[in-house]
Amino acid sequence: MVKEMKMKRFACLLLATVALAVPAAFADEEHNHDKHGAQAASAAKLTSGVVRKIDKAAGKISIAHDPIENLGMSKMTMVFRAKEPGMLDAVKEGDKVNFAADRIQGVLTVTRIEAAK
Ligand SMILES: [Cu+2]
Repeated sequence: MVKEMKMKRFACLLLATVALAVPAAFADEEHNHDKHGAQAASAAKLTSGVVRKIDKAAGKISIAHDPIENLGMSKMTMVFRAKEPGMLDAVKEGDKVNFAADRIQGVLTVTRIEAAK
């Protein structure tokens, strides 16, 4: 019983992560997880950029990005760690993207990324 609850919760978190990584129109059809709205709202503001390189094996992505307010960073090209390696499946090299980044345990990490419209 308890185990089943945990599984469901885990699946729900996974879906939420995927929903953040795929274009919004697509995600809205599949899921309507109001509970996760609050989490998304507390995430850092999105920054635009262009994907330069993706290293799926290492879980890393290089982005030519606009200034990132929450990190006090100016425009540059740099490598970020992906919070979830699966996030990198939603974008490809050369894509214009909107993403959120944060410093997690000292590592600059993309916490959310989606192809720009
Ligand atoms: Cu930077």
